[in-house]
Amino acid sequence: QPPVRDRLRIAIQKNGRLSEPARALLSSCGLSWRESPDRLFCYGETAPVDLLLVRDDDIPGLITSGVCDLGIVGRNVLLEEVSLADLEGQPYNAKELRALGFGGCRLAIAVPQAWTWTGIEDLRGRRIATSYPGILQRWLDDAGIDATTVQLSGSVEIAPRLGQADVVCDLVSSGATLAANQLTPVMDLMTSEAVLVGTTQPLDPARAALLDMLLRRLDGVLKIRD
Ligand code: PRT
Ligand code: ZN
Repeated sequence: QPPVRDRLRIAIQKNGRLSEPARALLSSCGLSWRESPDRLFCYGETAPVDLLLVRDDDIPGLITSGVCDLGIVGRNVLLEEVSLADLEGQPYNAKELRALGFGGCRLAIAVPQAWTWTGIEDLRGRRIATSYPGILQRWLDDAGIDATTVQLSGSVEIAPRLGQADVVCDLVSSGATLAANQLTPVMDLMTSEAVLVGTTQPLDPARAALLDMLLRRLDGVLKIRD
């Protein structure tokens, strides 16, 4: 049982693509913070809403464990955790509350430019390099395709050139990285953007009221941005 807190705690990325826009969005909701010297924790000044600055991969777990109430993370990162839980037959107690309109990208299958792509059946028996084994496995299962997943934590797009895999399943935004590696995207598994993640468990009344306040302000800001 997590200790009772009367302040809301939001996990955001410390250094990365989503750090700046996530903070800017929360600032535009009227929040401001005093930073700790180690830049890991930001204490809310205008409202009892604190920030924890972490690796994006740690954000879903911080919410499911109750350490944080909310997080801002790519939908791809959340869906990977949901998919892994699902493959294990386990429920998952965090969910997307709002799409935030930045950090847009897609998770796509990309094949060597020399291939003639005819469809998903072409993946049968192939080795697919990815950092998203859960999303990929569920997608392959849905399509009834047997393939081998090669799990890599980075530099997925060079795997085919190294002979580690035949194709990749990776995030794409401009497509320049794929092109530089003589790969071409052929199918999307999902489209992603930054999302606000929250627990599916009920919050105590103090934090529930803070969450309501934050969502109201956020919806106002997102509406203007639209
Ligand atoms: O250190 P930490 O673990 O917190 O950060 P990270 O390195 O895991 O994440 P980061 O900051 O790179 O990305 C955070 C989130 O931004 C991702 O989870 C996505 O939701 C989102 N995002 C948006 C992207 C991209 N666009 C993107 N282009 N994440 C990664 N990329 C990669 C892509 O895979 C490719 O290799 O950037 C490269 C360049 O992309 P192109 O297509 O523009 O060439
Ligand atoms: Zn990460």
